[in-house]
Amino acid sequence: MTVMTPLRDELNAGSLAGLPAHVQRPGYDRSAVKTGIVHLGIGAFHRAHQAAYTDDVLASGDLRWGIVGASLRRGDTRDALAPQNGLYTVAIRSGEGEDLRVIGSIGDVLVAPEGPDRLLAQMTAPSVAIVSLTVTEKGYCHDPATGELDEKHPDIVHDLAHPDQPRSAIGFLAAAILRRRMHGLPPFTVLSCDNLPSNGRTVHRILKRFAELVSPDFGAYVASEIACPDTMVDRIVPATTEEDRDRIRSELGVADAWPIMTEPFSQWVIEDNFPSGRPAWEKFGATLVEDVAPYEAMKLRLLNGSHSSLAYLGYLAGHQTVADAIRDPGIGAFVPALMNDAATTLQLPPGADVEGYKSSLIERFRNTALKHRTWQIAMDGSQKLPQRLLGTIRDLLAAGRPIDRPVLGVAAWMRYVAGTDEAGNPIDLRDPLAADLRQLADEAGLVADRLAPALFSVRAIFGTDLAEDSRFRDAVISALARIIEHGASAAAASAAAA
Ligand code: CS2
Repeated sequence: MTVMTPLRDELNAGSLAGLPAHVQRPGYDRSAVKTGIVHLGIGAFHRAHQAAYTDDVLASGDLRWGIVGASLRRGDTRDALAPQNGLYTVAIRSGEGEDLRVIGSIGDVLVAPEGPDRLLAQMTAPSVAIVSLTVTEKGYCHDPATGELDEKHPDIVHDLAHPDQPRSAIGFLAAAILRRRMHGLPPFTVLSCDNLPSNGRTVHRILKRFAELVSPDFGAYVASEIACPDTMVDRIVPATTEEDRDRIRSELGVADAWPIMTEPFSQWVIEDNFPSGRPAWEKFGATLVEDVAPYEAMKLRLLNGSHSSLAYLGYLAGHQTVADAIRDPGIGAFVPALMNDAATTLQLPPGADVEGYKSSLIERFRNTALKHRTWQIAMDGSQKLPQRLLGTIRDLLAAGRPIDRPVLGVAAWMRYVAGTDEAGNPIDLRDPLAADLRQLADEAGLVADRLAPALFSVRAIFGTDLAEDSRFRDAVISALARIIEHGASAAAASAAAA
């Protein structure tokens, strides 16, 4: 028997006014909001971050910047949000408790594979000035080691052959840019909000190459007319659990199919390059700058480099969450030491307090209210290692400094790829290169001087320089041998003390 949930039992436009008083909610007239932004990859991170800043802009009375979201793969976000009129809760969690805020900046959610034309029509709407993206590292269809378009990527091959039925974010951007140009509309700004180095420059380079493959003239148009500002985005957003859904339901008094869990901290640094206009995000905490690079390197190398190391070391040692992993004595001693080494490679942003930044990261990792799974962060290592750890290693090598600590993170990833944790439990490896990695690891076995060289051969991760550098190779092999022999926690403790 199917029981229809009565309307008043879910979060939606009708139930908004009846929410408990402590729940913050959109006070503006949502029916008057225009669509100024199309967002590709409407996952939890976007909903906790850019959508929240944009909700503040709308609440200030500038109603030009409503968001239409798109999922490029699955329909689950649309299925959750459509019955809720796009509304959802952001739960801001810390040791002090939980603050709830309902966000209203997202209108429609489209599912690209169900109707590429609808999404292209939306991206071609005259009111749209920005197309933003959180499609994760692998969504750029590029070679992570070089940052260039992967011209052999199946989605890219498909999108070049079928330009009106794209699958990839790059294909959608290109098709929509072409259509706007044909209709004489000003181009939109492409705003990458993914954890890639120089994310704006990277998406510009990839998009330009794709456009060149369509025609030299289109390549030249993208090169000169499409602005792709760099951004640094930061907010920790663990995946929502059933327990979270139940708790939010009882706090709201109505069900929210997909509430978002996050931390109090939020940071957004944006290169101020929006020829077609932008929301005044700076009034609500974003920092608009000329050069994002130093902010981004500091965040990728200190936060994300530590995060990935915590994820692999922690997972192997049996820790489910970051908060547990950072409390492991070996790993807990290792992470600040790793940050110290990584910090020596940075050109700091103006006025940066790097000591304060490092200790605030440790505090954030220790937030037990978050339940951020090490397994979640461990995903897609092939796409993450280059900018999180390998860039640091290259710079340390060039400066003649020790590389053992960031190398331990790389070795832990190799041990993780081998497929079982230290208790012998199988690991559910998620990575676009999973099949190749698994095969290489299986052939090599859990033997450091076989496993590490097998994985060095993956040029999309290590490039040729590191793969052939004996200082790097030797350091990884001995770190991996220590992890295999003594365990991740003990290996971390000795790397911290070295
Ligand atoms: C994490 C990031 O999943 C991961 O790889 O390292 O998502 C991290 O939580 C964010 O970059 C924080 O801003």
